[in-house]
Amino acid sequence: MGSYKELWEKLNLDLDAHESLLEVLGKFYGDIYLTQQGRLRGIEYLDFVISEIHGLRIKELQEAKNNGRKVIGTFCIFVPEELVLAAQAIQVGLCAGAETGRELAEQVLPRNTCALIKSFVGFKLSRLCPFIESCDLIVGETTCDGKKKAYEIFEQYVPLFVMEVPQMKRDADRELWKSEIYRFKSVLEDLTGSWITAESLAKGIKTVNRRRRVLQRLNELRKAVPAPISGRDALLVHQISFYDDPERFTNKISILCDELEKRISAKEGVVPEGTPRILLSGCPMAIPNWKLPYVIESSGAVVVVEESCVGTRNISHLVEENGKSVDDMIDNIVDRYMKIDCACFTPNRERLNNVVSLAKAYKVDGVIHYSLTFCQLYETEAFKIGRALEKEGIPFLSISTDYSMEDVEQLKNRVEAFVEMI
Ligand code: BJ8
Repeated sequence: MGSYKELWEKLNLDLDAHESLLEVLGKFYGDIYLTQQGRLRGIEYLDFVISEIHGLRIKELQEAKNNGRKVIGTFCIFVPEELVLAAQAIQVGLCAGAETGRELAEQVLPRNTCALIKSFVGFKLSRLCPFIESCDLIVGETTCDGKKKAYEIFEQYVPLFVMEVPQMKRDADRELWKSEIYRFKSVLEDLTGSWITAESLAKGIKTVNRRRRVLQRLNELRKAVPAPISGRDALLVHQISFYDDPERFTNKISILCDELEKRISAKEGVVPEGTPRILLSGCPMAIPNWKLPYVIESSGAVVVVEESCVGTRNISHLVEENGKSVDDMIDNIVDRYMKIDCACFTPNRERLNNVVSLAKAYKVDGVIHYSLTFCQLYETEAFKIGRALEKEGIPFLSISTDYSMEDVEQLKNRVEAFVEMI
């Protein structure tokens, strides 16, 4: 990575610890990603983005800030980026996918908190994330108790705004969510000094929809047999979508999809035909949480789709583009976000149906359900997902893990046994 020392110093990062973090990350990426065979040429873009993970994009954010734009950080796909863009701000999904800072996080949070929450608190307390330090506002949500209560602590360290996400999908819940979106709109307008107009909101909706469409296209192409791209690389595309510039990202991934189409027409795959195909379902996998996909793909299988917020849950639905006024458009945004089938909802029949239909559409040989340990929502819902798949005769394995590497061998044994059985 180029020299960004001055930039990191300005952001008050712990420079020594940060350097070690980048070293570890570089090695981890090299082992998990660069050892793969048959990668597409377009993947070079992803390698470049990762090699500059705390460099170029941070520099871009700082330049945008110098030009008066604000940066908004998020941890959940419920935060409507359409509004953020309409207020001339930039949204970045904050990663929260590494164990870094866990000890510090455990000084303020219970140990039995999921790794994702510990990660974002740990990154802040250990001064290791230039994205968090670049944010003018971080948006939290009340999706699960762990996050909800952690935000009460987190707000002592960062400028925070929390949106209330309903837990059911009745008319009254839709109204609640709509009022939260209007509240978010006012907060954004106050922060940025930019009025959200019909024109700016229509543009924001189009930009985010375009990015969703290119990711939908990528996922459609992954239905091909043999699998034309590894699960690891496809996951990386989804992960990078959360923080790269949306227009640039959409263009780059569109080129990658063109390349994939050629590979599919030539009947080429990244793995031989007959390689067991896996649907990975469950909690979001934020950068650099590549452990399970790596374990699966080094056990003789290939991940062909992720039923996750870093995957289909984030892209399945578009915002209707027929709104004329700001109010119409907000109604369309409300409708789109209320379709998200996060396990925070009860009942959550949609998710069971979605997992079964994805399993069929991607012709998978088995489903691996992944929950972060202590995530009550997904750990509990795994039971019903298993039942729904069992009824359809689709093999299912449920795994609960965190970001540590201690259980890799044990996971490998379980996954290998599963892959052999399917
Ligand atoms: S829409 S999945 S991104 S809430 S893993 S912190 S749920 S205890 S991340 Fe999520 Fe939004 Fe839902 Fe998606 Fe809590 Fe579970 Fe931890 Fe979680």
